[in-house]
Amino acid sequence: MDFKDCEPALMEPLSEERLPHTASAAVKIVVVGGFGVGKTTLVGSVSEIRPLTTEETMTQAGVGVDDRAWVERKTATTVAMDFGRISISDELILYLFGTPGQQRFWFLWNGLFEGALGAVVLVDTRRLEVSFDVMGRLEERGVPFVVAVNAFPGAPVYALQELRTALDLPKAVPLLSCDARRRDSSRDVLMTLMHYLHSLVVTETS
Ligand SMILES: Nc1nc2c(ncn2[C@@H]2O[C@H](COP(=O)(O)OP(=O)(O)OP(=O)(O)O)[C@@H](O)[C@H]2O)c(=O)[nH]1
Ligand SMILES: [Mg+2]
Repeated sequence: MDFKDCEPALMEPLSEERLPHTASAAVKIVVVGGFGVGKTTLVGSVSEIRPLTTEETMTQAGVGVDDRAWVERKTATTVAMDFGRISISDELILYLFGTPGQQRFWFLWNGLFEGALGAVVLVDTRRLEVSFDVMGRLEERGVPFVVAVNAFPGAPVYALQELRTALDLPKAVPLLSCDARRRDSSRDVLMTLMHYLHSLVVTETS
């Protein structure tokens, strides 16, 4: 079989995959949080390329292992990672990596965190405790992060100051609400992270 004819078709990137010629900086951002807090949803809503997801159908094997009490309508879960991309400006491109939320996949985080400049921690107010481990791991690795509270229907609504106290979050760490299903809201979260990362660099160098 002659493969020559199909090569150009395989090599040709989709128009959505092309980067502008002006792009000069690419930054890796990880999106983390407990099981079912909306990581795949956030990466998907904000990505300008068709996001890569590694979702698998949840089966009976997960019963009693995964805490499905709060996400009973959830039928799929991320088993490796989500991947998306967003251009912040003509020069700056963010590559987004969503991690799996279930503890049995946490060993994958090591690779996913490699080279990450910052992180978004997604939080569900019905299950704040699942975020403690996540934030602890980011602190250990020295990865700066912002915390975004993803609003689910029926979830308790707390003042951000109350949540900051409950999460034992230093004043400097940005905390905001979001709706991961909405592109503008997810973009706001990423812009908040970028401003925060910028402020850290300015503080370090001044
Ligand atoms: N109401 C509401 N539902 C949301 C929001 N974000 C996500 N969801 C829903 O919550 C469910 C879980 O979202 P996912 O994006 O799969 O969560 P995840 O964190 O990637 O889950 P794992 O990969 O299994 O850890 C899905 O059914 C979403 O449609 C939100 O902001 N509001
Ligand atoms: Mg997911």
